[in-house]
Amino acid sequence: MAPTKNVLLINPWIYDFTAYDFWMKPLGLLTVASLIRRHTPCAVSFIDCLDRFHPGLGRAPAGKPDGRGPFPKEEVPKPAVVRDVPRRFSRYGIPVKVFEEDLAGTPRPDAVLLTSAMTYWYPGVQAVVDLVRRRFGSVPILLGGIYATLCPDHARAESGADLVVPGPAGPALFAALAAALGVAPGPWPGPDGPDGPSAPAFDLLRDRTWLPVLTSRGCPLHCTFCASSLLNAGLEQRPVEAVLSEILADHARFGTRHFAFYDDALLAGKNGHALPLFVGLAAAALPLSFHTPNGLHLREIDGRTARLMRAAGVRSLYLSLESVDETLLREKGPKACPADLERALVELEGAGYDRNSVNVYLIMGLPGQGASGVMDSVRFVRGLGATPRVAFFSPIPGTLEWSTLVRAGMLADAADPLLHNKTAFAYLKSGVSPAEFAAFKRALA
Ligand code: B12
Repeated sequence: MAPTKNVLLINPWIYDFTAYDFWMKPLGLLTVASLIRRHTPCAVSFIDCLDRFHPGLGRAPAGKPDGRGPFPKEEVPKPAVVRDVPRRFSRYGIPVKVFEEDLAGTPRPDAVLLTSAMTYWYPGVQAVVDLVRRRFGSVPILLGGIYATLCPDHARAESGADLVVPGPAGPALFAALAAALGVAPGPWPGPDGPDGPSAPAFDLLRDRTWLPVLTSRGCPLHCTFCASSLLNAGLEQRPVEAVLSEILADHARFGTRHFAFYDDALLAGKNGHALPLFVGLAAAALPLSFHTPNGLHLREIDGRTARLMRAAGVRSLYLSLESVDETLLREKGPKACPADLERALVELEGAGYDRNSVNVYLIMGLPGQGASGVMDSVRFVRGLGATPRVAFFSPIPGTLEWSTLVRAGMLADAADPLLHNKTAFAYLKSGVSPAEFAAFKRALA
């Protein structure tokens, strides 16, 4: 089908107190790009506001060989609602001028599609909408992704997009595109299910040192603070062969050697899923490294799993413990307990991993949790020889934790999504004072 219309996809800037490219790529938007290419009569172009490798930056990007690295940033005024957070607020990504030049060099679009990976990054969407409007007038702008899915009412009222399309890419996207473009897209190729329906359009990325891999969607656990079940009702796993051939094809086509799993529950049902994938990767005997930034379920790590992960090339391990406070764990998400970490570390060490290279996620900033409880968890992890990684709690509408906060009067149900920001919530609502934070940071260092 010869392209008849142009669709411009844009990954907006991050507006935040802190941001680091910790294996971040707009996988959802690139999946949508691929669907459009294959199943509609449209050509796509792409602008990535988070492109650390953009030539317009005028300097070589800093970073690690595995692809992680700092974003360029520019300080911007703090929005009023987070004014009392004692941290600087910045726009992370390419300079506005570079973005405007990219817009000017893009074929005039018939529709613009935006994503947003975090609810509280909506100012990035607004900024992009504003600049797109200045350049292209009333071109239809469609917004999807995690912000659109978790906060559709806010997105409709505040993002500036003409149409908000919540949920996974599916028939609604096709219908919306058809309406926006005045074309008839081909029939919807099927649910955006475990098989694809198509590989993400990674060719649109400038840098492919590393690429994301999604082997499954959803999670069988229901932690009170997690939005996984709001984004995907149940666990859907792609066939192992499809994942394996995608990885091997990306390596062959782009020379990519690093891959980051984006799954919520990579090891769930591992005997029919992750383990055969690891076996296949080990058999391929390629110089590939795998990373697990989203945290692995500790209880699934037995001796065989540890050995197969090692053989497959899983290099950086991030494990989810959250806390050593067993009462908190029971209440918030019974996915692991301290004994699980002790056992998993023995198995990982047996498989050849260094303990201090194993990262353990701990949560901080849950209301009532306080800083001292987190320090106990940090000491416990350090005592076992592993590396604690403290992640701040982000309250997400629709989760159990959110309802508790609303019932307790700590957040309004329609609170500005900027208050979902992990740093903002930690400073403004978690009950930990700035002095305690400073002391905690010193202790952590
Ligand atoms: C991978 C991941 C990360 C990666 C980075 C991902 C990225 N690209 O930025 C890392 C590990 C860095 C990360 C970090 C964090 N994350 Co995270 N992350 C995820 C995860 C697991 C997957 C996201 C993903 O890419 N999914 C796969 C793609 C294919 O799905 P998708 O983007 O939704 O796209 C689909 C649809 O939305 C739609 N779509 C997408 N775009 C568009 C556009 C249009 C126009 C249309 C029509 C459709 C459409 O189609 C796509 C295909 O179906 C999600 C959980 C989840 N299940 O989604 C959490 C999640 C987004 N993260 C979350 C959180 C809390 C965090 C942290 C704050 C954790 C912490 N406490 O530190 C940090 C913040 C990072 C920071 N810099 O501050 C929360 C969201 C919080 C919020 N308020 O929005 C989530 C939902 C997890 C949760 N626990 O509930 N994360």
